Amino acid sequence: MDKPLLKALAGETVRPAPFWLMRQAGRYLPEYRKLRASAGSFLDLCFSPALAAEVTLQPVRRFGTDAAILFSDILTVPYALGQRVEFVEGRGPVLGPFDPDALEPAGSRLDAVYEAVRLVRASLPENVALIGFAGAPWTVAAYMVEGGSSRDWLQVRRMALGEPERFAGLIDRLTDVTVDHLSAQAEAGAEALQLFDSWAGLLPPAGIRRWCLEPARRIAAALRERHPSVPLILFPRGAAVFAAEFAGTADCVGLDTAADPAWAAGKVQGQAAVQGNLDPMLLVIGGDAMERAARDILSAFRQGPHVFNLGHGVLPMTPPEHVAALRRIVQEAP
Ligand code: 1CP
Repeated sequence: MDKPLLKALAGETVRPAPFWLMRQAGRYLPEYRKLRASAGSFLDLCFSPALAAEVTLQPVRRFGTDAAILFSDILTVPYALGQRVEFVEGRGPVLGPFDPDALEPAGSRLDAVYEAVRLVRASLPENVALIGFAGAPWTVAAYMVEGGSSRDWLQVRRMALGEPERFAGLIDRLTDVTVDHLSAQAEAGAEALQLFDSWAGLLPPAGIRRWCLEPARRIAAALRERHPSVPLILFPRGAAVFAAEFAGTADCVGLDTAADPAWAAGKVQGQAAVQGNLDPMLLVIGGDAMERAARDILSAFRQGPHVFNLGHGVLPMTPPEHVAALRRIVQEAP
């Protein structure tokens, strides 16, 4: 196990810090836009193993990242459960109506995703680790209930806080499906797994514990049983004050943009590896501002296991040259 990412996730202090970026494949890369234009719909791209594998490898080739993250989407899961899912240009995801009590079994609908994992694994450079992922139950439920993205997420918040018994049925179902989906990626060759809880920060503290932390614990326990050697990264965005609690249940906690590295180095890094957390806007801006902020993060986390990343995904207007510059800064940091 010589891959720098896997060493850091196992708790080793690895320098230079392993480097990858959330949403490192995608719209800011010309080679992605070119392939995307010829692939048909976004879901067609996700479910074409050879194309999904190619897009996964694009940022690895261009920047020499320490990890590849499988090119896919968290909304393949509602699709597999029988809900209509479309990605509309300029509008984002649009999901059809659904009945939480009448979801279909996923069956073999996600097999193309696992085939993409196998293809990537077979052509990955020696020191690069492959990360599989899924959306956390709360975040996936949010898109399912709202029928897409939302400014205020009123319907899912009302259901979670106002009809907890009914909502628990949906979260339990998504928890089981998420375990199966992550396990299948591990079986196909994913060497680490990340759970994206992008909307954890919408909930009050008791809601975060019940709808984010509890399902994360169940997912982590089931995966430890099925795949004890595959580490798990939790990313509860907007819930960094709970990072220490999440750290008790995973190998690594992804910190969002607002988390203070000095605080996290003291309260989180002693229990689990930390990942993060440069503001994606600084990657758009580049130059000295980016360099100073990246160095501050590296120096705050230098005493323990740290995976360098952003505090959220790469923004579409990011100049690729800034990613290359950031990669050098992390590689050459003292
Ligand atoms: O046409 C296009 O190219 C669509 C843009 C796009 C891309 C490139 C979407 C639509 N999804 C993706 C890929 C993707 N999504 C990846 C793999 C690429 C990589 O990381 O390199 C991953 C890990 C995701 C995960 C994802 N999808 C999340 C969790 C992470 C996060 O950003 O918070 C979420 C919330 C989604 C939903 C989603 N997918 C796409 C859109 C536009 C959205 C909605 C975002 C929103 O509600 O604001």
